[in-house]
Amino acid sequence: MTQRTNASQSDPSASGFDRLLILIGIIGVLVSILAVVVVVRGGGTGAAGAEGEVPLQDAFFELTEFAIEGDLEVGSGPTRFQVENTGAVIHNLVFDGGPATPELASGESAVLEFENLTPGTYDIFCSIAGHREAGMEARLVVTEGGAAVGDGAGHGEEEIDWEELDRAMTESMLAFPAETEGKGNQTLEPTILDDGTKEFRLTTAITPWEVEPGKIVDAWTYNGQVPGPAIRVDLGDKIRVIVDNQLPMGTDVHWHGVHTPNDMDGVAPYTQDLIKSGETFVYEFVAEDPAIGMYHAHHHGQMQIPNGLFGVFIIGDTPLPRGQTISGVDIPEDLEVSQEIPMVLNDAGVIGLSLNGKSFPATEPYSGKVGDWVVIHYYNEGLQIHPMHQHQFPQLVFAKDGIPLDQPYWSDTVNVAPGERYSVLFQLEDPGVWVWHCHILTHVERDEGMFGMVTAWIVEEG
Ligand SMILES: [Cu+2]
Repeated sequence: MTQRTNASQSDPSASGFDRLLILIGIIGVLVSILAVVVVVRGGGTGAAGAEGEVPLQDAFFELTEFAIEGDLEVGSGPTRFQVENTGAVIHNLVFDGGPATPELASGESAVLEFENLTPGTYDIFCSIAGHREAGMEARLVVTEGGAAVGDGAGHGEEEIDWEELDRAMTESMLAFPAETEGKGNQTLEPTILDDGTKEFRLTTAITPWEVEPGKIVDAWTYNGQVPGPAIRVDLGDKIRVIVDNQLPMGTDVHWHGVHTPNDMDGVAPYTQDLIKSGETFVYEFVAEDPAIGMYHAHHHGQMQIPNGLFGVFIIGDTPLPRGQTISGVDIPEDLEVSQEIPMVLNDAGVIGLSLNGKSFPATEPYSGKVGDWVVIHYYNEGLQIHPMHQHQFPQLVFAKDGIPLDQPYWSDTVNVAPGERYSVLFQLEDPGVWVWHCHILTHVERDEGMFGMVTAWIVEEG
């Protein structure tokens, strides 16, 4: 902890970035060190000699999915922020209107050094697309003189309450399954027109959505749901989808993984005009090929999709590998599927880390009996990869992006990258509660306990 009351420090009227010296060092996980020195000077005089007597203050920021934590109240004067990415994916730390660290991979750290940090408040955030919206923003308060901060050595200064960590995890897990308002993926029933066309109506709007108990966000929704309503049609069906845009901005709808005429591909302004706020647009095409598809906004997809504008679009049936023997396991010829579950992954926007629009403990629990065969279609509408791990029951991957595999394979962890779909088949073999979750551990657990991309199977004796 460093205290200073030196009257010679800052001119409070000056910008916090005046006479700013930034030293950025990237420290790799290994011993190899890449050091970058960046000197940034603002409009001040640059006369820093008077501060020479003020001891340097060390502070610490930690970047995770999706939060910025650490010393959010510091004193003014010469300050060195150590910024460490303890998360699983790339992050950075940006002072709004000021300096930034480079992009830091998991485990890397950087130092931002201010020659003279002036009192005030500073917005800090991660500028990787979607991360600020997902929660990676904070306000740094710089007080006159000294403030209690760490010793710069990382977490070492704080007393860790291990019992509290135990309690928080147990309590969070016992809260599952939790009731919340709203359910996504509800099957959308069509109106059948005279010529047999199946007509669907989608209304886009910003509507409240309870992601986890008590956490209600302004989601961007189709028909008020996250994911949007599930659309299932048969091969050869004529499809008509009327989109009524009640968002404050334009949108369009892309049919991801679905074969359509070019002018139905939903990429304004290339293939159609933007559907402006208050306007409607009609998509019409024939369901020519089987699909495990998705529909989602394409216009400002980086914002509209993570915030909730996504849904599943299934054409026909994807053939199962009935009667095949795969890695010594016989798949019955007469296999009957007891449940077919769309599992849409997201990790950003106002929805954040979620399964079918909900974060644990609000994620839907699944139940079945020993012997049941289950089909899951994973869809990744997020910005990151998610290795989906099923305890106890290996998953037979039989289709990728809706295309049946000539050689299906067993996998207990199925890696699903953004835009991908994997279809898996498995059998509930043993009774009990079996968790099913993304295996990027920071997508499922934090100091406050379990959250995000976790659910469970509750299997009873057959
Ligand atoms: Cu994940």
